[in-house]
Amino acid sequence: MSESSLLAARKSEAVARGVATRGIYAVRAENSELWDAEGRRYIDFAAGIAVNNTGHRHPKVMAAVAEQAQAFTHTCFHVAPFEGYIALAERLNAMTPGDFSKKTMLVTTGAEAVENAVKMARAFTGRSGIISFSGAFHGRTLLGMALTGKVAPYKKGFGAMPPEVVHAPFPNPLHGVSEADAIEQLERLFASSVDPERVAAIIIEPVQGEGGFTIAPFNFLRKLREICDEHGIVLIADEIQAGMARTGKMFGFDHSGVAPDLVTMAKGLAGGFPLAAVTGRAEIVDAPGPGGLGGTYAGNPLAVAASHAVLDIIDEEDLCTRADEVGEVIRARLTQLAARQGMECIGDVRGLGAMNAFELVIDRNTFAPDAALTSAIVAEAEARGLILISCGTRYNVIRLLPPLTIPMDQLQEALDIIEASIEAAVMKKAA
Ligand code: PLZ
Repeated sequence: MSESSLLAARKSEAVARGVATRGIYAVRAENSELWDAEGRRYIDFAAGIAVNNTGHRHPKVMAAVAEQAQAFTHTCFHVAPFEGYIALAERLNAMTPGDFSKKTMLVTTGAEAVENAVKMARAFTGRSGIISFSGAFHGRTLLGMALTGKVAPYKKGFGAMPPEVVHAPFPNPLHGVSEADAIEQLERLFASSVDPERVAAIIIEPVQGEGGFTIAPFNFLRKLREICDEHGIVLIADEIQAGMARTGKMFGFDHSGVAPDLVTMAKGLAGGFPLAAVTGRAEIVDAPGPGGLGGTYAGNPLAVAASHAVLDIIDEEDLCTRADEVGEVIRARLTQLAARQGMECIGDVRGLGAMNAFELVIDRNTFAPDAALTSAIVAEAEARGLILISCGTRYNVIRLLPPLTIPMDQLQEALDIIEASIEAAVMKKAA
């Protein structure tokens, strides 16, 4: 029996089955490569789901964490605060969109950042309603899954959802919802389901992640800003997957010029260490009283040190420009591939910066999803040494999330594997 199958057997005995996994058991990883328990080498196009934007084990991140570990690893910020947390808050206040006074709180996971952003919006407005979008993903906590716009597997069997969470359709012309439709539906919701005067916040991902790498039209974000201003609603940008240079700008919202009131960050924020943040208008962040926010591990010193290194790297290595370069290479190759005869299964190629995806369809007229082909391509790529992950409410999108630090030769190698994997999967389907 191989080491990986032994681990798989132990896993299924010992680990909750709800925690679904792939069969690649990691042993070691370096920048954009990962080695499994069999010693097999993979190019990592998942980057821990958009976490390792600066690659696995970036030397500067490792050095910062090692240095912090010599001083202290945990104090609990409520008990003994430390400079690194304060300095990181200062940096995030300055970096996030919007030319107004801002404040920050640090937490550990993306879901926690979302929960805290909503707490702030509720405390500030004195209202309780929240609007999120179909296809959204905002986490797996009770409120996070309520905000998430997809039932199976995220909400199935988990009982009553928290009240006053309403979903509006996310604009997606490919699937029949134009930008104008989405605005109209939102206005209709205000007439039929929820009084806008009761809505504390609207939360939106600038590019939906789990939902299928669907880009919110920049004009739609501007319109949301207007609607929020009109009704006194807090606009929350969930930048957990799209943020930290991934889309070619520090934040996805930067493309639209819209300043949200609150920004949630996690994933790429600390290069593989658990850290998340909420940054936004000082008066909103300060709405909850002393003791109203926090957590034992919130703002862990090792993760904070890692995050300072990550922000330095993004700047020093100009990873926003690099994200655009990587993205252009990916989109050029995929667009070329999609134009080839026999590749009609590629229904769409899209992306912003290095947040790219292609959608697999039965045919290009109906855009009917091909989920089986999608998983076949992921499996073919894995057999050829490339880690791909899928997404999409209809399970038919393959998202490409290489570290922004990936060497060009590895990027080309990965694109060759993608091409070969699609060809193989299409051929097997036809057979
Ligand atoms: N908001 C936009 O993408 C996490 C989920 C993996 P946590 N996405 C990966 C899985 O299957 O659970 C995510 C996100 C956006 C919030 C979250 C939640 O962040 O750190 O996983 O809690």
